[in-house]
Order: sequence, then structure tokens, then C-alpha cells
Amino acid sequence: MKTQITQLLGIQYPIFQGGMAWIAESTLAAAVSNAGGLGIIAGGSAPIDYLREQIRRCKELTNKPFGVNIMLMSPNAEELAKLVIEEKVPVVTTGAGNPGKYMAAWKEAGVKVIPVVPSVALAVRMERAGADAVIAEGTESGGHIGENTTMCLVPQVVDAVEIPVIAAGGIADGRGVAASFMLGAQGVQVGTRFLAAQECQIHPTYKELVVKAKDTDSIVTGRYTGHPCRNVRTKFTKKLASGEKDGSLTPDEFEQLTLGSLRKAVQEGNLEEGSFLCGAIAGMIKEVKPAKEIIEEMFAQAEKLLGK
Ligand code: TUI
Repeated sequence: MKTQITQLLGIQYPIFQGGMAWIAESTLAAAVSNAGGLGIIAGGSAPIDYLREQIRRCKELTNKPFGVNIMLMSPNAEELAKLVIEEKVPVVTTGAGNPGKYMAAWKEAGVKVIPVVPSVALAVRMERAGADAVIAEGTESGGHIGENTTMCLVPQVVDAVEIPVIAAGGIADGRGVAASFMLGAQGVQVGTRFLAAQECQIHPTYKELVVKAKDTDSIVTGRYTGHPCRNVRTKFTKKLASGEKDGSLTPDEFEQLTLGSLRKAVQEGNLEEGSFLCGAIAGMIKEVKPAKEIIEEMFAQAEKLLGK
């Protein structure tokens, strides 16, 4: 399937694997890239030496293009912005902020820059700053989210910019891919479906929660801290949500409780203290499969629906 995104990046399928903090490492990213999509290593807030090693490992595992996601609220963002240049990483995606101050250096080094945007205003600013494309991410996504939905945000961003738009949030099968193209997107970014990829290195409890989730099992916590986050509904996230609602947890106490909670979910499968981030589409995911199968099935279905 050829789109402006496959042409821009030299990939076979216009699909990015979301740069999920603590989750998206070299094994998953290389599997997605080898399958013809764009695998992405998450910077998160990991130490820079670890990320260098992950980037180098990914280069050993695939000779296809891959990307690194820089979470701009992270203390390592500046260092990682330099590392991607040193390591000649072909594509950078960014999240949780405005990457404007890094743009010139990345462009000069020939890095393709594709920021996540939760609004039309930021998409327009990113285009002016030289972004190669933008990822319009709806509130259906897992993790740190904006307010607008994929269905509403994507066509408005498509109308506002000339650069290609990638749709994200709530996409997990060929219907979501086809719908994204109907909205004017040139590609999709998929996170939650890849949580249940065989190559995804998260704790088995995390995968089980995703596979068993039903439509109503995602919950947004932390709106009052300014960092809303979508997770699997568990005893822990229900406690956070009720503490936020009834005022029994102050925003500071909330931040204290959630500090390190993603790591506890990913590495320990800790149901008491872990935040199992996931998108609202988790209810549709029923099986763990290799990344290649996920991608091939998604695009076979999308192409059939689109009549090509
Ligand atoms: O970044 C994400 N998803 C994430 S990051 C993350 S780790 C984390 N942990 C604790 C608190 C916060 C994050 C887990 N999930 N998605 C991309 C995304 N970017 N969603 C929303 C945004 C965004 C928000 C505001 C992008 C730009 C932005 O700009 C504001 C500005 O400066 O104009």
C-alpha cells in the first residue's frame, strides 16, 4: 500500500508502532520494521546509555527504517535529541510537548521529524517549524492524552496542514485503518494492538489484561494533575480515580502514588501499584500474535474495505 508516508520513509505499510514509554524497545521495534511498518523505540525517561544500546541493537536486528520517540517532558529529552543525531536514527517522533527547539538540528542532520499533536494549532506550528508529517492523536489512545477524539481531530488537522497526517488513537484493525484513510490520513499509528504482539516484552499479566479487557475497561486518571492518562481499569486505577473525584487524594499525593507505576506494570505485572496504560480499543483485542501477522491482517482487511 503506497501513501505519502510509505514514500517519505521508504516503508512497505503506512503503520507506525507507537513509542510507548517503558514498553517499546528494540525487539518489538525491529519486528515491526522487519514486517514493513515503522518500529519505534521509546525514549521515555530511560538512561541515555540504555537508549544508545537499544538503538544499536535495533540496527543489528533490522536493516529497515525505524524511529525513536522522545517524550518531551522527560529529563533526558535534550540528551536524546542529540543521541538520535549521533546514531543517525532515520525518524524521530515526539510526544507530550512542543519539539520546536530541536527542529533545526534534526533537519540539518537529515532526521525525519514527526511530532504527535493533540490539536490543530500545534499541527500548524509544527508544519511551519519544518515537520515532515504529524501524528494527530485522539483521546482514545493509551497513556498521556489530549481531549479531542480521533474522528474529530484527524480531518481538522488534515484540512489545516499540507504535510501528511498520521491518525492515532483507537486503531487496532483494518476497519480503523480504512476509516483513518477516509478521514484523510496517510498512515496510522498503533500502540495498544502491539501490546499484544508476541515480540512485545511486557509482563504476561499486562498482556493478559489487554486481551481480557472489554469495551468499558479503560479509564482516564489524573485530569486534575494536568497529565491525564488512559489505563486499564484495575483496583489501583479505580482507587486513583475515586481519590481524584472525591478529593481524598491531593494532586501531589496522586503524583506520588503514580510515580514509577508504569515500570511496575511493565516489568512486574504489579496489580496493586502498577499503571497498565492502554487505549480505549483494548476491548477489541482478543489474541496475542506476531507483529507481522497483526500488520498483514490489518492491511489485507483495510485494502478489501477500500476496494483496492
Ligand atoms: O506522549 C504520549 N503518551 C504518553 S507519554 C507517557 S509517559 C508519561 N508519564 C507520566 C506523565 C506523562 C507522560 C505515557 N503516554 N502521547 C503523545 C501525546 N502528546 N499525547 C498528547 C501530547 C501532547 C500534548 C501537548 C503533545 C504536545 C503538546 O503540546 C503542548 C504545547 O506545548 O503546545
